Amino acid sequence: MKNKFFGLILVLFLFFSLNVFAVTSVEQVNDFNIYRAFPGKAVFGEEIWMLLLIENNSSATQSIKLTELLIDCDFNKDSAVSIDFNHGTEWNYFWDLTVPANESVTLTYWFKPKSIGSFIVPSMKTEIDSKIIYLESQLIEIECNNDLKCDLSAGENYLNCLDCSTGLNDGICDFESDGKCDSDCETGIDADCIELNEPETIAPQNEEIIAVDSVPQNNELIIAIGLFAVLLILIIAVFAFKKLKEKFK
Ligand SMILES: [Ca+2]
Ligand SMILES: [Ca+2]
Ligand SMILES: [Ca+2]
Repeated sequence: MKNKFFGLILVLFLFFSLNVFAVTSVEQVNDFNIYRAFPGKAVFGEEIWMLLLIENNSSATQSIKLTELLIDCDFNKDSAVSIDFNHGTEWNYFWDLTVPANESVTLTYWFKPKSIGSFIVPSMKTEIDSKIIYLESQLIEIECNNDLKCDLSAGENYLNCLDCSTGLNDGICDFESDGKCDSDCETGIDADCIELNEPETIAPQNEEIIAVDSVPQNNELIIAIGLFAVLLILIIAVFAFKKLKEKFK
């Protein structure tokens, strides 16, 4: 439990020290002001730390329950609670707080998004005297981790990460002339894919082979006809010679 002045100083310190993209939101729920401070950007794989400041502006001690849903991220399971439903298990961070009059409470927690891109920090559920109010959801941009490894399962691709080369099955058609057929491209977009299909379009070469094969067949026919003609001439000559020989006997 911290006093109000210390809590505000801590929020301002976090705002200026996290990085230039730090974001702070504040919402009023009954007599409470709820501050949320977090980085607007983070690198994939690193823990994102959130800071909450719950400020009781009334002159009486008040209680409030807070629930932060944990979706599509890794988190500290020792600090989280789970609820089993028919469709699966839901995890969240839960706090049941009692805040003295004109004082504040600060909380910190972390999570790690499972992919790069825009990560939505879900609406935080607040509960005061059985009255439920949801705070606004927040966006954090998760950027590629430049570790010289293209992590496709984390959503890194040719466009968003220098680790990723062209021609990968990364959901992006880069159609670069790199000798690799990008399977993300539609037919005819990546020239490398067209070249790979060339063996199907070389019919003219086959026709030439067929033409070359047909030449010996024609020659054999001509030779056969020639031999037949020579044989016929010999038969006629023999027959004529016999006739002449009988005539001069
Ligand atoms: Ca990487
Ligand atoms: Ca690709
Ligand atoms: Ca290519």
